[in-house]
Amino acid sequence: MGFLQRCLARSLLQGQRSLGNPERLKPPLPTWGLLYSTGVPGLQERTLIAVKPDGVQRRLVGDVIKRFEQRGFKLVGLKLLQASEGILAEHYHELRRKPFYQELLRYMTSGPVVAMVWEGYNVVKTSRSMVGETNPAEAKPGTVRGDFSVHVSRNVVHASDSVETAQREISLWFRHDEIVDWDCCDHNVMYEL
Ligand code: IDP
Ligand code: MG
Repeated sequence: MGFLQRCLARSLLQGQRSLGNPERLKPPLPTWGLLYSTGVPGLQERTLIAVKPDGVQRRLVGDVIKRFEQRGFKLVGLKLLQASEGILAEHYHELRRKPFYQELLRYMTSGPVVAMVWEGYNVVKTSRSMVGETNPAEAKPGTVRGDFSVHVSRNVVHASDSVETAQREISLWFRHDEIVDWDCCDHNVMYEL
C-alpha cells in the first residue's frame, strides 16, 4: 500500500473507531503535527493571499489556488467576502498618503475578495515571487500578475510582504477559529522530516 493510501486508511480507521464512542467529538491526536513540529523549522510559516475583486470577477480564483496547491503549500484559511472600508484602511494603512489610496479603496471594495491563508516552508517569500512585481508591466511571465494583468491598479492578487506583516494581516482578515490546523498526508514526501 502506498503512503497516501496508508494515510487515508488510517483516517478512515480513526473515524470508524470513534463511532459510538463518547470521545468521538474530540479532535484526533495530531500524529503528523508531532512529526513536522519536530522536523524542518519554519514549516508552519503562514501568509495572507487574497484574490482581489478584478481576479474574482475574471474567475481567476481557481487558477490562483491551483498554483499554491501545486507548489506544495497547505491551505489553512479561505473565505469570500465583501471587504469593508474599515478592514482595508487597516490593511493598507502604510499607503494612506499615496495619491492612489482612494482609488485603491474604491477598487478593493468594488466586489468580493477571496482571502486565504497558506502555510508552508518559506511561504511568505515564495508566494511573493509566485505573485510577481506590484506593477504587472514588470512582473515576469509565469507569475500571477505577469500572466493575468497589465496595469498596477488592477493586479489581481495580494500577498503579504514579510512574516511580520503576514501575522498582522492574517489576524486582521481571519478570526482565530477560521483557521484550520490540519495535517497534510504528503508532508513527509515534500519535506525532509
Ligand atoms: P504589493 O501589493 O505588491 O505589496 P504595495 O506597494 O503594497 O504592493 O501596494 C498595494 C497595492 O496598491 C498594489 O498591489 C496595487 O493594487 C496598489 N498600487 C500600488 N501602486 C499603485 C499605483 O502606482 N497606482 C495604483 N495602484 C497602486
Ligand atoms: Mg504590499
